[in-house]
Amino acid sequence: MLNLEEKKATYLTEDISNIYNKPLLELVYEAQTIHRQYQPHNKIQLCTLSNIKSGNCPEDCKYCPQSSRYKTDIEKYSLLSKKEVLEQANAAKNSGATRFCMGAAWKNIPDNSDFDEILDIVKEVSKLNVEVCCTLGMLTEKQAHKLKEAGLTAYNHNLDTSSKFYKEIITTRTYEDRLQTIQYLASAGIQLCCGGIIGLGEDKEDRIELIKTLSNLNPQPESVPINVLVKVPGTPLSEQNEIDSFELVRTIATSRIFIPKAKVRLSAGRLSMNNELQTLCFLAGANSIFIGEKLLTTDNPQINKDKQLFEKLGVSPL
Ligand code: SAM
Ligand code: DTB
Ligand code: SF4
Repeated sequence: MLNLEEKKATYLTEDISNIYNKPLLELVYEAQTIHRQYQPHNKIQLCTLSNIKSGNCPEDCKYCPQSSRYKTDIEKYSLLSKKEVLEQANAAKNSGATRFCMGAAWKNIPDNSDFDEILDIVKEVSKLNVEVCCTLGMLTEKQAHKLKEAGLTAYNHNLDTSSKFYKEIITTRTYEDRLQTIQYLASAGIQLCCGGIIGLGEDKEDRIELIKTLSNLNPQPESVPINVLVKVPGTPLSEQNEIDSFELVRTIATSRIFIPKAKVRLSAGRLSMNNELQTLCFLAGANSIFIGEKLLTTDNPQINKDKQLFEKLGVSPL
């Protein structure tokens, strides 16, 4: 069993892979043991997503339906009004979400009136007494500080996969660009939500490298979303092979063990998972989901189905 008191300053690939490759039942047992030390029992945080600016993104992320490079059937619109976003935030709160996450299909946050509007929206949403998270692409150090002042709780900026495999998936920005934004967020004191996607065609070593990089971030992320690729027609990855479900469980369990204080979020891809697989993910340390019928542009399970699952399992929203 990994003794966290002996937690190293820097994890090596070997540290992560020794855990990732354990017999599955032992791995899940260790992850659940750590989970019980660091996280509330039987509680799952509910989060809701709002796509506040949709489509026409200049980046070429091969998985993403919002890239302007691919012909996908999505709604495209410019920044929503404060009124619309607040309506959505109130509805999210009423359905039990304690975190409201706003996403924009931008390469980076523009330095114009849209950013002023975002600051205003963040201020208002934070008054609702929910955690406020944004994912708006790259940003400058100054923008990070302004978001912090406006009351932003956390910023989502995923590393997606290993630095080696990243180049196969995105060519319009680098892994170092991502790490730079993460650095600005840390210096502004904004909590980091940073995770990845599995099922992109990466191999196990890439998943291990991703977990290593996430574990070695200083400070570690407070939130680690683990997405399973949603295969959207029109994107280059629409015909990708399904990932083995147990690789998802291993990814979650290993993240839980090495990043014990974080919420590990079972994010995109739940629609293609049955109740039993989601339950195994919770047992392996996932303790948050997105609720609501849509993620950003793709479908998510119906709220009633999630409620039924929670009742069956005896877990309650955090
Ligand atoms: N444009 C910003 C950015 O890339 O940071 C924010 C929005 S972007 C859609 C947020 C995250 O959604 C991506 O980093 C990626 O991990 C995830 N994502 C996008 N499309 C996905 C898909 N088809 N399946 C699973 N996850 C996806
Ligand atoms: C994250 O890691 N997953 C969420 C959230 N952060 C922004 C987004 C998932 C998007 C899935 C594809 C879509 O709906 O467009
Ligand atoms: Fe743009 Fe983000 Fe989609 Fe990449 S993941 S295409 S940056 S919206």
